[in-house]
This record gives sequence, C-alpha cells and structure tokens, in this order.
Amino acid sequence: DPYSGDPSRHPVLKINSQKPFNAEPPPEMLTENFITPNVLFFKRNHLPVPNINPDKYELVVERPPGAKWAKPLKLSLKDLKTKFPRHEVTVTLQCAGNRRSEMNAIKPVKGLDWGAAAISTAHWGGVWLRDVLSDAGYSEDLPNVRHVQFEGLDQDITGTKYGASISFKRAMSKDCEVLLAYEMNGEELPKDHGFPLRVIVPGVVGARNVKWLGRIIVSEEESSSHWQQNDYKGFSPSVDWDTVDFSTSPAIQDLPVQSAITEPRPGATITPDHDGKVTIKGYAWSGGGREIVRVDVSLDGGKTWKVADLTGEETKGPTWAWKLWKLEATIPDEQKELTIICKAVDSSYNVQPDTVAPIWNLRGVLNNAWHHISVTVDK
Ligand code: MTE
Ligand code: MO
Repeated sequence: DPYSGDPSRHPVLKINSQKPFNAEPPPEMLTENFITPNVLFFKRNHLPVPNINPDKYELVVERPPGAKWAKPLKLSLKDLKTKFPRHEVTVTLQCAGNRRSEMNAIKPVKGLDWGAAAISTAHWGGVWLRDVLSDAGYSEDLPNVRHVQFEGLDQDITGTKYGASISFKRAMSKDCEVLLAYEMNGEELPKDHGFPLRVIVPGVVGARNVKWLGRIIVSEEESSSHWQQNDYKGFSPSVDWDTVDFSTSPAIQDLPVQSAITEPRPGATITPDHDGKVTIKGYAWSGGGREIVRVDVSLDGGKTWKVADLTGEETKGPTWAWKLWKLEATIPDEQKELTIICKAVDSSYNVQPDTVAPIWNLRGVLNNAWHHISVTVDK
C-alpha cells in the first residue's frame, strides 16, 4: 500500500477521500481562530505523502539557461536555514475546488465534493524564493525566462511527480513575497503540509503551492504537469467533457473574491438569546493581495442587508490573509425559517456573483457565488 506511510490525522476532519488523503475541518471550527491550528488546516493530497529524511534532503535548483555553472545548486535544509534570512508571512490557502459541492448540486461535476472549508490560514516561516533564485544566478532582467516550475517529491506508481508553476516575474518580485516554507505556525512543517519544504505563493490558488518541494526549474514554458496543463482551469458552463480543450484556458493563479458562512450550519435549528439575537460567523478572502473591505449579510434571502464586523491582521502592503466576520442579528418575531446569505467586497471593489449556475464549470472550480444557508428558528 503506497499510502501506508501517511501520517495520522485529527479525527474531527471531514474526509473527502482517504487515499490520497483529502479532508476539511468542521466549518464552525475554522472560524474559531484567525490562524488555523495545523491539525485542523485542510489537507489536499493528490498522491501518497512521501517519506523524506530531513538529514538527507536536498533542494535542487537548476541553473539559468546557458549559465557557466554546470551543476545545479543543491541546498540542504541546514543551508536553507542558515544561508538565507528567515521571513514570515501570514497567508490563506484555498483549494480551487472549495465549495464544489454547491456546484455539484446544480449539475454533476468531476472532483472531490468539498464543502466550504477547503481554505485555511497559517503563519509560514522560511526563506524568500527570490533569495534562493538569486543565489542560483538568476536576476529579474534575465531574458527568455517566463516561468518557475516546482516539482514535488510525491509520485504515482509510474514515477510521475506532482508539479506546478508560477510566473518568473511573481517569483522574483519583492511585493509578491513567495516563500519556501519550512515552518507552519511556529512548528516544523507537518508531513501532510509538505515536510520538510513547500512553496507558499500568497494570493494564488492552492495547487501552485507545491509541497515536498524537490526541484525548481526556471524556463520559457509553464510546468508540463497534468495539474498545470489539464486541470485547475476555468471554462464556460457550456463546455462539457466531449468539447473541452484545456489548451484554450489559462491556468488559474490569483483567485477571485470569496466568502462563506461557517456558523450556523446549513439546516441547523438556531435558538436566539434572551434579546432575540443570534450570532452568524464566516470568513472572507480575495486573491492577488486584495484585502476584504466589506461583508454584507442578509437574513431575508437578499431583500435587506447588514454589514458584518471584520477581524483580521493589519498589513502595510498587500493582504494575503482572510478576514473573519461576525454579525449579531435580531431575528424578527414570527420568523420560523431563515435564508442567510453572505457576500464580500475586496479592495478592487470586486464582488461575488449571486448564483452558481452562470459560473458552473465541468471541473467544479472557482465557486465564489453568494453563500446561502437555510436554518430553522426555535423560539
Ligand atoms: N503539492 C504536492 N507536491 N502534491 C499535491 O498533491 N496539492 C496542491 C498543493 N500542493 C499538492 C501540492 C493543492 S491542489 C492544494 S489545494 C494545496 O497543496 C493544499 O495544501 P495543504 O494540504 O497544505 O492544505
Ligand atoms: Mo487544490
């Protein structure tokens, strides 16, 4: 069993697939803390977790095309920790398939049936990718290089490894803060999250945040991996599996504005307190460093709206982490059934689409429609 070396996991996680392991935390636990505890952080593996001896581990960085150095740069974990300054960045990771189950409910899609908790936030510690690339001889103005490919050490039975790429410009940009992380929330990176080293690409879809990083290649072309070329792309609702041509859509990088209700749960019975109030909670996040500036919540299916309270971290530059939001709402007397909706606005004034159907796509990615839940009020 190639999965026999997989680590043990917290029993509270909702498992969407055991082998490979894919699981999300209960939504209400997700918004108990701004930082998601490592054991609760959603886990998305395409392959068995590789067993890596940290003492023998080496990151391989291929040299610039035509460089005078013949051999690739090889860095041990100790080299990474001692030769480069350590940096920390707070980043929310979201899988492109987050909230796929709502898309699946409209018309079946191919993919794991994620609820609204394939998203989590951590403090990541490590070294800037740009520092490592500079050490390998790269500079921002190098011609003919456009992409940085990351190869994981996880592989299938044929030896095919997980891989993805981002633009060279993003990789070298000070503002983009792309990190090679060896720490997650002050602990060494857990096995499920890429031990001993992973890429953290702030503001970018989970799939490019390659875990168990083995090799970095700078190139003219994007990664040739299945996950860069033939997956993690968006399409029109009219495209089906007979007509889809993956070469016609760009690989997802920055993600769109997103929000969801985490408490109460859909279908729950809620009891207002003695003032007739209930607490509604959720998260909101946007890709590309855009900050969440507002979350609107409706208790009447979208007829009227209230502005939720936001909590988050102050940042000077771009914002890579989510905001948690909360609303103490008075339930009108007589009201027995409630439809609660949330929608967020980011710093570019991007808003979420109101329904799922117009953004439905065959792979069930990029669902960022208004999040609706229905609950019963017990008075
Ligand atoms: N990296 C490797 N090597 N193998 C993988 O299967 N999954 C990707 C990405 N990096 C993956 C990977 C996907 S699709 C997501 S959403 C994130 O890792 C999930 O990161 P997490 O498990 O730390 O939450
Ligand atoms: Mo993902």
